Amino acid sequence: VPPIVFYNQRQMSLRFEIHRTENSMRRATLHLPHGSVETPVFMPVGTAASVKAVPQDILETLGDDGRGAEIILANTYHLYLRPGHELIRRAGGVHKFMSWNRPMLTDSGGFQVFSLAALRKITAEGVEFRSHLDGSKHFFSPEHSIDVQIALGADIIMAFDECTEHPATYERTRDSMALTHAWAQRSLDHFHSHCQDVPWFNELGQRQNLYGIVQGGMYKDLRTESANRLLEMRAPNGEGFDGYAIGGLAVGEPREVTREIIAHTLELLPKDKPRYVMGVGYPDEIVEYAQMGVDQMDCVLPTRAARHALLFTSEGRLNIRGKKFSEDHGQADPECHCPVCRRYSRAYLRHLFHTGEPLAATLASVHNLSFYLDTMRKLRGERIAG
Ligand code: PRF
Ligand code: ZN
Repeated sequence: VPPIVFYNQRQMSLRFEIHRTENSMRRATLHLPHGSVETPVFMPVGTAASVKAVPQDILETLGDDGRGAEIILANTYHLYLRPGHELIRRAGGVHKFMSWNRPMLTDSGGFQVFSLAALRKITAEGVEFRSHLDGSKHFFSPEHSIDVQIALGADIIMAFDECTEHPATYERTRDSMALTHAWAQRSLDHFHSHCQDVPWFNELGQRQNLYGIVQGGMYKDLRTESANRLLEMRAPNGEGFDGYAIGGLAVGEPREVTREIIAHTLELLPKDKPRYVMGVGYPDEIVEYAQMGVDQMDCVLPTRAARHALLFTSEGRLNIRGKKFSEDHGQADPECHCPVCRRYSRAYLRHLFHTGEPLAATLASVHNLSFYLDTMRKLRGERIAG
């Protein structure tokens, strides 16, 4: 059976090659301007152009096959505030700025503004907010978010949306979703009238890719409406979104609800395009969602938990600060082949956390990210190379 291949356009800035579908899980390769990504994939979060505590050269070798992270995420909101998107544009884009030559995705700021910034004032035009850093006043509109994301130059960029808080009434969720739809159309229009402005992509005859974000909270009929609206959206040149994300989840709702909304929404999204669930989750959750047909996921959990001494292992979650590890000279996870487990003991990791050594965060993050990447690799049925 030949693979099902989706090309977004003549230039093939995004090619989604589905090798096979196992039950609902799709084993595919997502070809992007900076390289290819085996999916289902977990994308480590590098908020301010850094996956906290982990150098880029280590990111490139993570996991027990040594292939490393194939794609990472960065945030528009943070990079706009510091060091500023114009500075990054002058540096040649976020890839050059941080010396990461593999695929990247930027989130639009439409979630960080709502979760981090203070004194937000939302109008149809956009959102006025104060920086969480120094209280300075800023304004984000869909057009501005796309401009910033064009300056950053990631392979995949996101429409500007509003992530509805939880819980939210039906009326509140419906109005928030209507705003997200208007902003999605403006994101799409603005992107297609400016996507030729990125020198690196242009030289290759390519462009960035734009994903739309389905909202609609915990209401299935609103999710249906949101997916349908995004699917029919077109820029004046006839182009639609290159992929679709499911936003507004993992905001405090019970896990069964998350699962139900994902299952419901996946049914409505095209089978031949990548589908991305934003901001999930624990290891067993990302496995479950991948098995349901989700192709991309991201979460701060493996790195944030690592900085709090929480390790994900084949034996479950481990707080490595525990007294019982003080003379445990075994490896953090007996089944893990990551550089940390191969070299350091639980007792040593505990010691680093107790003394507040910065190395603690690095080693714990390297292991947790390796564990996440290995979990996905095993799910994809790949073998360890060499
Ligand atoms: N929208 C955007 N980014 C996000 C989300 C969203 O709804 C979520 C939902 N938890 C995480 N990151 N733009
Ligand atoms: Zn390990």
